[in-house]
Amino acid sequence: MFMRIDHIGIACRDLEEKIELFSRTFELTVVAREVNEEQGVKEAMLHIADGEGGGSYIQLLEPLSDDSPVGKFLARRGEGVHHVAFGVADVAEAMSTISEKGVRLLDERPRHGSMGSEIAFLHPKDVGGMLTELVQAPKP
Ligand code: CMX
Ligand code: CO
Repeated sequence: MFMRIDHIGIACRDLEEKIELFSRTFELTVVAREVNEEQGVKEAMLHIADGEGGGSYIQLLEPLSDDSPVGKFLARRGEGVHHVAFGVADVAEAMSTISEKGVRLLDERPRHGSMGSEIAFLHPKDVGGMLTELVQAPKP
């Protein structure tokens, strides 16, 4: 079902500072910057590699408010890995296949993600404590 890891999401207090750190340390390039009001984040995607089905990235996330998912995470756990996102061919199909296994979906339907993708989240408590995102890349 999973083609690849699409991205790792990192919770940051200061997006600009972490863009500088990640691009300098790993020699990565920012390929997109977006504000996603629905997800409550200001974000940047740093490109790692291209593969079959799409690229892989580091997603740096700064919360738009303290009561957003990333804002709450920062208050509870501090900066660091927030979620892992798997690339799938069809997000709606992956959602139904996975929910049939008893894993709770956090989204009833796919939502808009980075760079024109369609995304959905799985409950971290049902995935060994890992907040999991499913990503369907836009058709080329
Ligand atoms: N990873 C692992 N566990 C997490 C977590 C995370 N990122 N965020 C919360 N949890 C855990 C908490 O530690 C808590 O566990 P305990 O009860 O054992 O302490 C439990 O989940 C519930 O936490 P909560 O604070 O009551 O719940 P929240 O209101 O913070 O909601 C979650 C948690 C996962 C449902 C919410 O963050 C969510 O809906 N996330 C999906 C959307 C999202 O994260 N968007 C931002 C990224 C956007 C993008 O990638 O494009
Ligand atoms: Co993400």
